[in-house]
Amino acid sequence: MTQNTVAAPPASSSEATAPVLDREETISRDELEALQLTRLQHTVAYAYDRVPLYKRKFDEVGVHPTDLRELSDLGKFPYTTKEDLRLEYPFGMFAVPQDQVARIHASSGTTGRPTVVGYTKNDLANWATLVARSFRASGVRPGMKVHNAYGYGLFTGGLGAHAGAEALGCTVIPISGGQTERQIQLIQDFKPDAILATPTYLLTIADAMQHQGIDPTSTSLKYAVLGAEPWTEEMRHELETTMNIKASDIYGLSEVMGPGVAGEAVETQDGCHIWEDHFRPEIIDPFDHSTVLADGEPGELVFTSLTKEALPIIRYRTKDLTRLLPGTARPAHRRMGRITGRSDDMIILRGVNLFPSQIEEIALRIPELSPHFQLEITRPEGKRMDSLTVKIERRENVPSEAGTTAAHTLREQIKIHVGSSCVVDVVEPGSLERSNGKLRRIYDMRPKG
Ligand code: DLL
Repeated sequence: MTQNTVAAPPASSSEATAPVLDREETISRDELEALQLTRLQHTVAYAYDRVPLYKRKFDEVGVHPTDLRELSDLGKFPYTTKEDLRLEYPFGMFAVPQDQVARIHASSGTTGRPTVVGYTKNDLANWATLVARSFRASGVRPGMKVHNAYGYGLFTGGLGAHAGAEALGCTVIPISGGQTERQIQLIQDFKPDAILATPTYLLTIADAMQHQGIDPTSTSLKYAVLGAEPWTEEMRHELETTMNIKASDIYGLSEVMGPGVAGEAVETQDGCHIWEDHFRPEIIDPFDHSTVLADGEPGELVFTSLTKEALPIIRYRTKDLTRLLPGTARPAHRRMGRITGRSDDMIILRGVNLFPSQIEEIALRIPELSPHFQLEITRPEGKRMDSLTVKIERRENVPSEAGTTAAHTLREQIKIHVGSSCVVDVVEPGSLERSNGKLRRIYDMRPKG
């Protein structure tokens, strides 16, 4: 746990007092890398000694913890995948006896067994510190009221965000996800300063407010810390203007910790800083599986934990596609670019790769179209080619003829920017399913098998 703190410059000129930062947020890159090496050497040896899977995998490729002499030696060690965690279900990855596991979380997963993760008391304390650090970077301050609309339960979002907000010294309103009417009532009655939610769920809340005749710009909310699913700059603009808030990104995944692996600074809004005193990131080529790419190059994000006790994780392949960028608001900690998508969420349409976030980006530049859309992939009878239909709602008060013109524009823009032909179906406002948390964008209707 971080004890030493240091004052940082104010996030904006209107701010009276500078927030107090963790010492690790302000150290130099050299100091940070020295810390990483010590922690990495410890973690690799600890995982090898305590988790049979790591011993087996290291032995198979003939690598030993003592081979890790400098940070770049990490590349000699084997990757860990979600499949490894599934095979070790439920507790095979734990490095401590069960009576030292203070909490268990699990990710639902669309198929098969869930992935189970565990935390010691120290892990929970570190997690809370990092979530608090992320929230503070995003503008949240001690004493603020925070409306937490991430789902509570086995999902790491609710309880992870809750503990972080408490650690920062906020008043937490633990509403969880869903029951949108009630959320709106409590936002009006409790007057929170900040909201924590997935971007699409915040959109659901804003939309429902408008339907109730409540002006979403009139609430007490000033900050939103949004994550758990991909979102674009266009979506940020949409949410910031619709709700009159500052919206920042927060990233994380259960296998590595949960929310707060990386967080975005509100004053720069230029991507999440990865908290590198606790996680060592790498970018690899997602297809050849072995090449570690240079900073700035796009690829798959891989993480190694540096302090975790219950579930040390070595070179975990996230499947998230992004790139590493130099630190800005926290200079020693590298940033990650926005996640363009997950390698397993990529639609391959007649040889062209496509992600839902590309459609979001293009559609939100067309004024008649709303951010509510879904993608349907079909294989029409008798055809050998797949077909993509973009179903998207036109905005309220846009007549259906204008919607037809917008459909034409969207189809053209997708052809130009993505290189793929598709069908665009502009539908009635309010007709598509709304998000309650992580929104499903892709509906694969192709015949199975
Ligand atoms: O979604 C943890 C979380 C909760 C993060 C609340 C932020 C806020 P999982 O359920 O394990 O954990 O899902 C992790 O969600 O690998 C990404 O694909 C995606 N994801 C998470 N944050 C972002 C983000 C939580 N800011 C998976 N941008 C990750 C894009 C994100 N994708």
